[in-house]
Amino acid sequence: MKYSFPEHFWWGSASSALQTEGTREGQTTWDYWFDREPNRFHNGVGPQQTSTFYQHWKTDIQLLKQLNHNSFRTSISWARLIPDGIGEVNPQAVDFYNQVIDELIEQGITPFITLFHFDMPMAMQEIGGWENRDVVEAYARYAQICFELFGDRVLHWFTFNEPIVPVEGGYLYDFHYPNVVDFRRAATVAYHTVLAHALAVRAYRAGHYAGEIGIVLNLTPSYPRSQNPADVKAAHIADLMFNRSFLDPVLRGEYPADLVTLLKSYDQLPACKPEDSALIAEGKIDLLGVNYYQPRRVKCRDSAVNPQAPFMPEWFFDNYEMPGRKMNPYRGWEIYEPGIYDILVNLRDNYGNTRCFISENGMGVENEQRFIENGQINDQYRIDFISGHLTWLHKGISEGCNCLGYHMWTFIDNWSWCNAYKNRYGFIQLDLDTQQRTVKKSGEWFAATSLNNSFDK
Ligand code: BGP
Repeated sequence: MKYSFPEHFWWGSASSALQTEGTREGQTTWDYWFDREPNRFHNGVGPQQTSTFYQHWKTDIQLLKQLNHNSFRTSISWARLIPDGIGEVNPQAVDFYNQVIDELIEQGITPFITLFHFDMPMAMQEIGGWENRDVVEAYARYAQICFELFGDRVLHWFTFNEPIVPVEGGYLYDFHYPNVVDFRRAATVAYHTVLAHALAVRAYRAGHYAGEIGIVLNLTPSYPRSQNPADVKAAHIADLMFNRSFLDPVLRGEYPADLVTLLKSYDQLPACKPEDSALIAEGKIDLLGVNYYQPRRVKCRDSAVNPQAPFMPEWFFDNYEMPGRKMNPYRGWEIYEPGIYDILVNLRDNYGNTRCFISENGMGVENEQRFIENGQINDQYRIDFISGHLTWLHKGISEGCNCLGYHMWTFIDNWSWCNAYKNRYGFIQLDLDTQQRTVKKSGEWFAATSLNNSFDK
């Protein structure tokens, strides 16, 4: 069967500054953490060992073109642009981002730009990071500077990439710096991130720029083990905590009442100011990026909560391993293609069919060298992964969902946070030692799909 996509569908991929650029002046939390605890990073490989986009941006953009991208998302590094977070703008950074943006446009590739992709300037973390409202103000200033510098040419802005991840990693589950485990502080970080988002949206609207502004959220549909009311309730609470804690403020301009009631009953609400709610209402977006990797399956808890243990989302559910689930064993994530359709239908039916696109989807695989045939990685599993998801995305569109594009994670194999180079995601293989780039079979498949605006399956 032939799957065709609407005219002007966005085909491309996503990456981020910290994971690709290398060579940076301003220090981020990642640089600081790596210096102190290199053992936390796979094989002791840190955030300076990247795919060297800072040097190779021009030839990399040629590769994007070769892959028939019509759009590409990356992020601006706050720490590169304003090394101490709040002071002087670094003119070399301005030159660099201007060159990248201009070259993308020159090559017919629409730039999508994220303002914050997990890379907090260390100077900002030193004063408390997102727990401090001064950092919220500093971010708003940074956002405004970016709009003024690049807003004449960048028409698709994203305030944050997956803002729940620094909350989970840094303040609940110990996989990002500052490795705090404290729900109330996590809730404060999440809340202040929403305020920072809303201030950036306000600044963008006030500047009357020609483009649009949105956010990228990782949505994990919450599936209950069964229809037993206890399981359904568990899935509902997981959905409130992990999806609707950001989805509702940015699309409806307010938090879900039952989330607020729940957190209040456990004394976990952040400190709010009276003027916050009007600001949050102003943060409604034009375009939602959806990152989808895996579903979340839950059941009601089997055991009582230990009252001495820190308050956690898991007080309300257990994770559920569905028998027969399909796994990506390298990343430990379930592969569930219909999830992409369920997300789109939810946005259609419950969020006014907001304009959206898939901003990340991908499959990280270990030791891809074993699949080399005639010098090229034959990653048929990745082609199956993409086409499987695109089939469900196509069904969503045919049923009226307002999905405008599909971006893969990622373009060239890149540095992946604590996993460094363990799992490779790229359309293009990176030889870390020589920095040589070689297109994988999936890259050729994607180039053809984008060119034809369709694929056969
Ligand atoms: C997303 C992030 C990306 C990327 C991707 C792959 O959550 O936005 O930055 O890293 O996940 O995940 P990982 O690198 O953890 O394997």
